[in-house]
This record gives sequence, C-alpha cells and structure tokens, in this order.
Amino acid sequence: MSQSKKRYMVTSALPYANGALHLGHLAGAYLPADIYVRYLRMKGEEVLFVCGSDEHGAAITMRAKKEGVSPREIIDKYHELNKRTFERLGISFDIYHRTSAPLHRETAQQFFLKLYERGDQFEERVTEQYYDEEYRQFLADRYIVGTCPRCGYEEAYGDQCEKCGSALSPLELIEPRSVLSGKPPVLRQTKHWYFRLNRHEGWLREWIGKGVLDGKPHHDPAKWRKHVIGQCMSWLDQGLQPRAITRDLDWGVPVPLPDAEGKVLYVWFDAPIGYISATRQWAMDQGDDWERWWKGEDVQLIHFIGKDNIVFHCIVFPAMLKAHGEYALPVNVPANQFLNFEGNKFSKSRGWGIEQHEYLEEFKDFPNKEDALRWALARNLPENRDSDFKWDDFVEFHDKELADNLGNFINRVVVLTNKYFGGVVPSLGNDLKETLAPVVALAEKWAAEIEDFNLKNAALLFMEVSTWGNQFLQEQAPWALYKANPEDPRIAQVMGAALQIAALLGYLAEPFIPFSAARLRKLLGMGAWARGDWSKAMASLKEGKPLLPEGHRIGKPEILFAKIVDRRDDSRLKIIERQKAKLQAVLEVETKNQAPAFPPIADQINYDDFARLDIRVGTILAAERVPKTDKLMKLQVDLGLEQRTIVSGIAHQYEPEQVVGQKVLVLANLAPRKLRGILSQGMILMAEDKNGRLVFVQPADQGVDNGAKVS
Ligand code: B3M
Ligand code: ZN
Repeated sequence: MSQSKKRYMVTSALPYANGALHLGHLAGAYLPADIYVRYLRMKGEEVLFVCGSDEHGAAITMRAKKEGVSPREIIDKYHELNKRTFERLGISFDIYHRTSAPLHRETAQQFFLKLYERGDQFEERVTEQYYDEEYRQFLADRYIVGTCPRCGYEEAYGDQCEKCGSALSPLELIEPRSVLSGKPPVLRQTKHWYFRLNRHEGWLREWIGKGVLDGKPHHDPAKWRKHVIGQCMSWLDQGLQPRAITRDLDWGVPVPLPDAEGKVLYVWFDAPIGYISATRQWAMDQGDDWERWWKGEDVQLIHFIGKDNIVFHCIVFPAMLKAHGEYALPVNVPANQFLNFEGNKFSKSRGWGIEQHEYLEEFKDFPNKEDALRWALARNLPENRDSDFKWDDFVEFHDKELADNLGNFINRVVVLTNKYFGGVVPSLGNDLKETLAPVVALAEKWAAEIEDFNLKNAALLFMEVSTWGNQFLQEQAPWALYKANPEDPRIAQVMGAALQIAALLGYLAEPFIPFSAARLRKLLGMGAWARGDWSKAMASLKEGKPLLPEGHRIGKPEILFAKIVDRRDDSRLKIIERQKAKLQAVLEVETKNQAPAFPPIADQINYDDFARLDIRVGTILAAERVPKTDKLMKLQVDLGLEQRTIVSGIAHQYEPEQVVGQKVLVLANLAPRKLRGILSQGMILMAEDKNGRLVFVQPADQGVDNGAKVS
C-alpha cells in the first residue's frame, strides 16, 4: 500500500445532556482538543473534530424524574445549551451530534450485531436483579438506594456510596429501596449480554504497555501520559471480566435482537459509538466518505477525555473496535486530570465553581471574555496533575501575559510602523533569517509540544516568543535610532523583523486565543488563515522570507487587551470582584451553619446560688441499661460517704462496661426523682459538645477520694 497522508480523527468526550458544563469540563476535554485541532488545521493536516451529547443512561432519566419531565425535554434543553456554549467559546467542532439521533441508533445497533454475529464476543447470562413491582421495571444501579455496608451512610446508591466513595453493587446495599416507588425491590431473573472483555486482555496489555498491535508497532507508548498507562495497567493487573452491555430500561438504544424486548444497550456501550455516528452524519452532510476517518492505517484516532473516562477509552472501546475488526485504534488518549476551583472541587450543590454559560453571562461586559478564559485555562491545564483555577491567576495571566506582554508588543509594532513608515512594511534588508532564527526555533518547539500534547508548555512558548519580541525592541531601541537620525536604515531592519515576529504570533496565538488571534491578524492586514498556512509560514521564515513583505500595509493601532487592573477604569476588576464575593458568601454561609450550637450563657447568679450546689467526686461501680429505653442507664455510684443509685441519659452513647470504673462528678443534693420506676438520687455531670456527644466531667487527678467536695 502506498504511504498516504495521515488523517486525524479527534474526539472530545460526549457530555451527558443532563446539565450545564463547568470550567473543569472545558479544561479537561474540550479546550485541549480544540487547541490541538486548530494547530493541525493551520499545519494543513486532514483533521476531523467530533463531539456531541450523550443522551442515554440513568443520568438522564434520573434528572428527568427529578424535574418531573420527560427525558426528551431534558436532553433537548441541555443539548442546545451545551452546543451553543461551546460555539460561543470557540470550541471548533466539525459536528456536535447527539446519541438520540436515529442515525446513532442504527450505527450502535449495527455495531452490536456485528459483534453478536461473530459468535465469540458475547455471552448471555441470566442473573437476579432488583425489580420494582409497583413500577414494573428492573432497577438500574442508580435507581436503588440503601445503607452502605462499609460506612453506614443511608443514602448510598446501587453502584457507589457518595459518602465513603466505595464502589458497590446493588446486592450489597443494606435495606435497599427503589428510588421510583420508595419500596424495597424484589429480586427477579433477567437475561443480559456480556462483552467478553477477558478475551482481550492479552493484546490490550501489549498494545497499551508496548504500543504493539498484531505484532507491529502501533504508537509510541512513551508519548502516552504516565497516569493514563498507569490506570490501564492497574486495571489489567486486576484481570478483566465480562461486562454487561445491556440494561432493562425504556430509554436508550434498543437491543436489536428478537428476544430482547425492554432491553437497551448500556450507555457506555453506545456512547463511544457516538463518535462514529457523528462522523457518519458529518460525512453525509459533506458528501464525504465516513469510513476513511475510522478505518485504515492512515487514521490517527485521538480521544480527549478526563481521567474518569480512561478505562472506557483505553480498554473497553478499543476492545469493541478490535472485536469489530475493521476499525483503527486510538494512537493516543491524552486524558487530563481534574481542575479544581479556588482550592476545592467544583460543586454545584455548594455553589462552588462557575459553569461555562454562567461565565459568559456574568462576563458579558468583559472584552475578550472568551479568550481571557481560554488563556487562563490553557495556561494551567491539568495535564499531568490536578490544577487549580483561581481568579487572582486569571487576572495575572490576563494582565501580565496577554496585555503587558503580547498586547504591548503588538501595539508597539503597529504604533511604530505607522509612525515611521506610514503603516507600510519597510524594506527588509538581508539578515532577516539570522535575526529571526531564535524565534523560529521557539516556534518549532511550540509545534513539537502541541504534537506531543504538552499544550500548557506550548502556551508558555507562545508567550516566550512575545517576550523575545519585546526584548528585541527594547535592545534595538528603534525610537532612539529615530531620534538620532530618522533616515537610519537600521530602523527599517528592526521594525521589519519585529513585524515578522508579530505576524508569527498571529499563528502561535490561534490555538489558544482564536478570537484575539483573528483581531491581531486583521491589525497586521493578514486576513484569515487558510489550512496549511502555518507550514508555509514556517518554511518561509526558515528561508529568511518575510510573512509580511515589503510594501504590505498594516492597520491602525488598536488595543487588543484592556487590562483588568486599571486605575482609570475599574469595570473589569469589578466583574472579577463580584466572582470573589460570591465565593466569600458561600464560605460565610458554610461557617455560619457550622457554628457551634452551644446554648448561650445563662443569667447571672451570685456565689450563694452556686454554694447551694453540693457537687462530689464519685466512682461508678456498676451500670446496666434500663430496659425498653434508648438512653437511660442505671448506675451505682460510690460517693465516699454512701452509695447512690443514679439514672443517667447516656445509654445511647456508652456501653455499661465503658462507664464502670469512671471517676465522675455528682450533683449530690438534687432532689431524688423517679425515672421509669427507679429512684434516681443525684445527677452525673456531663459536658455536651455541639454534635451532642456526651463526655464525663472528671477531676484531673483521678486519685482524689470519693466524697471530695467541689467548690
Ligand atoms: N458521558 C461520561 C462523562 O461525561 C460520558 C462520556 C462519554 S464519552 C463516549 O463523564
Ligand atoms: Zn459508604
């Protein structure tokens, strides 16, 4: 076969259409993919970038149930919201499809049937599963709640306890109940299809560990992130098991077999096939052939995802593709770790974090809001470890890097070119190649970092080129030359080189801050770029040929980035401060709610009032629960002078054997009273903390005699 050009099939995880996405999602799977594909397009590669809504599974039906609407209403709402928000942020999908589309159903069913017909990939198993008799349906794991067998949390789900994080199976829950009827479910037999993942363990190990597929090199495993390989290996080491890929549900892709009524494909089986159906839809719209994007040796399949989806994209889906037989496998899965928000996890219920569409709303008066956000995230991507989004960083990255560094350089170039040469690129001289060699080297490094998925490094290198440009101007000081002699030919040489660096930045900026990159190019009179322009630009610069030739006219000065911290105009800083104030408010409410619920200090008394209390040291000699009560314990207490029977409300917190032998303080002259037929002669002093925990008040020196008086 002749060596043809690579074709890049790039995917971002399909978000569930059951809610809005926050900045962590953006930094995890969408912005990195967009950076990568924008670069590939500039380079001139054939690339297709697909995504869409994941519209099946319990996540959707649960949300619908909670809101009392149909799943369809939920997915339509969030599909539109997420699609539109991505567009506004410049995430340049070629298609944003959806898994509720008929074409997806067909694609997923065909895929299932192909595996089914192979005969050795699936097995049928009949198992017992929980069933809600009132609602007449089998219960997905999320539809069963009960007490966690590990930590006792009473609202644990059938697949996971959110309190202690344990992975559970529904059968492990203590006192399970159905989320639908609230009643205990019953066990019923049901049949499901299992994908024999265990059969794929051998080649998966070779493929992930060594990058070898069917005995041939497939990819360079050194280019895969360590945490990705690590997670896969630990899965493989635990041994792969057959996995159920069907469910009893009325929402999803129906299992395309005659004896499978009421059964649908498991959402994690159909969702990744969504990448394929999205491609098919795109190809139909374009009159292209979808298969050339998925089949054959030229295909470079790359999945951008968050770390919680690694196993599905590195083990399960590749096994499905391999079992099918015709598909290419991913050459890399550059999964990101998590982005935190101001030191904590994003949490919708806590009000901690900001959603993408919310950001766009609340920053609507902020110029360049899309790029300001893209930059703050790109600059701090959680590629190899979790990272933290902070508003202070957002301000710093924007002001110091975009405004002071990049914006300042471009502005100087445009202003000076207008001033010295009437806005026209001057004659360039002969040493352009030599002058620009260091920036060309940085730009090559930039490209290599993107190709290796080190996108944060690439972002920093882009800034380095701008820093280099600023330093170059500073050192060459064309303004000083101009002052001495406006005709000095060196002015043209310096400005000519600086103009080329500015033009180069028009490309380097594109993947990260595409809106500003377009304005920057316009300012330089460059117009929009076409596929492959980056490669041409690099080839030119390496030969010393300019990107902006002599005689080329640029535009008039224009500020690209208005600083946030600006003494004359605090409108942008106010927007940031509002965000910080919101977080502050969350923290204040939380601290208030946690404030100790101790009773206020009682009314004042005088010494005589106190002296009337006769408090003595004693020792508990014996203890037993008072039958048929939760709290009462009958104690025998040695008070030195005499023994007393005292009934105390501690049995819900202490076992009798825990209290025998304790030194205690006793209010000895309290009038006796009958509790549950027992005459209680006094009271044991206890302290109660804010959680209602009772502890004995004891003399610090436990050797003190019983009967000693407290005064
Ligand atoms: N919807 C899970 C998630 O959003 C899932 C990804 C599917 S990718 C094929 O985390
Ligand atoms: Zn638990």
